Amino acid sequence: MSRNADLFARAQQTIPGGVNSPVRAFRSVGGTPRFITRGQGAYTWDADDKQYVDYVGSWGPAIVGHAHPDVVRAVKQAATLGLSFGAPTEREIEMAETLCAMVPGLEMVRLVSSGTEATMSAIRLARGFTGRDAIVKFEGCYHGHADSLLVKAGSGLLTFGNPSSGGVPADFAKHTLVLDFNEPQQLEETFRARGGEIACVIIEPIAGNMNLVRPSQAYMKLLRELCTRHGVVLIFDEVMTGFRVGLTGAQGLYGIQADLVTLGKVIGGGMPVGAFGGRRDIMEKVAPLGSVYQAGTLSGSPVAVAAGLATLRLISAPGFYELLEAHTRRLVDGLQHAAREAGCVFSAQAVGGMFGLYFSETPPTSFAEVMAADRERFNRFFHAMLDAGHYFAPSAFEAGFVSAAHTDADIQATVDAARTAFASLA
Ligand code: HOZ
Repeated sequence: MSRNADLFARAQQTIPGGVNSPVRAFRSVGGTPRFITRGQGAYTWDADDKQYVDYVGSWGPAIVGHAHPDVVRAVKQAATLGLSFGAPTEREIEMAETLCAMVPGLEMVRLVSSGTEATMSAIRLARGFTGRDAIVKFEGCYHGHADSLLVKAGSGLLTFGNPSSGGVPADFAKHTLVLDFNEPQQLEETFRARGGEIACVIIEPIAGNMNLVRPSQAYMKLLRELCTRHGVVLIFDEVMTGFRVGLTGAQGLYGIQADLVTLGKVIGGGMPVGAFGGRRDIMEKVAPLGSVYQAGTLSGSPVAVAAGLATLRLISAPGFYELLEAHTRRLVDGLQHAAREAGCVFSAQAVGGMFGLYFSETPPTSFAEVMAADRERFNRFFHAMLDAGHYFAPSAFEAGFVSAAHTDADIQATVDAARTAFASLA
């Protein structure tokens, strides 16, 4: 038996499903999860010491590669001064100032410890600000695991075919209106009928938890206009896309400003950090300035903030995104070319350092199209690539991630392996 298999058997005795986050269990693709022992640059190694070119990147944070020396140094330096104080530190101000300078429309920001905390708090804030209860989300979008957001959600819930979680009281869920992603007519009808009851709309401006799906520019513009017209707080959940699809996130790509933005992943550089922020008049409702309560013992953790600041410095270097984008594009172009040669129905797309792989003729633009893709083929592709040492997300419903540490040679090796994998599927 392999050490991965040993560890998995052992883990299942004391951890539900043997994992601390469901998608990691490999249930939809089958087989044994790889227990990772270390990461360096673009690579990870598992418990059997097998090396992978990693396209999960901790689900987004590892944008400069694993264990980047600058990030590790910042963490070590911060840790020697104390791990946590439950009191303010100067570095938190530096982080807030950095985020406000970089993220469009961010006038004030509050640091939390995860993306889930960020979205949960942003929704409470929108409700407190507007005095309304209803919220709008979109089928297939995932915003962490707060109760009111686990309705027709993406990521692990979609992976396991159960898009709404048990344990969420119907009384909570009834305040969540779920609409079709990228469907303008339904959006207009909903606002016409109930615009005055809606506190906020929360959206992944580029969905990354039902694979990668891009809504149209016209749809995003309409969403912004409707929210403004009806006094609805527009929340862009940029936990995944923030600093990932470009230095100014999805807001920058669309040229559209949200009222609140949630962040996580990259801003923690691999440590647990989240943030929510935006318009000053809204953020001033957060305690202790206002009545909307939000707190956390580890919020603004000095070590996590140090890792985040070091990462933000690295990605601000001139040419960083040009290179990241070029590598991601090379990957998706190479994969599409290899699939075509093998006669395999496949498409792919990249946005910044994020990508989607689809076993369908063209990239999906709706939840229904995501669901229509060939999942069984994805699973076979996933395993062929894993065996060859290329680690993609173990679910057809997750986006992939490239880091600045991926080289042309890494990407070429992945494309070469994919050529063989596609041939075995055709
Ligand atoms: N829901 C996360 C990706 N969209 C997975 C997190 C994890 O398993 O680490």
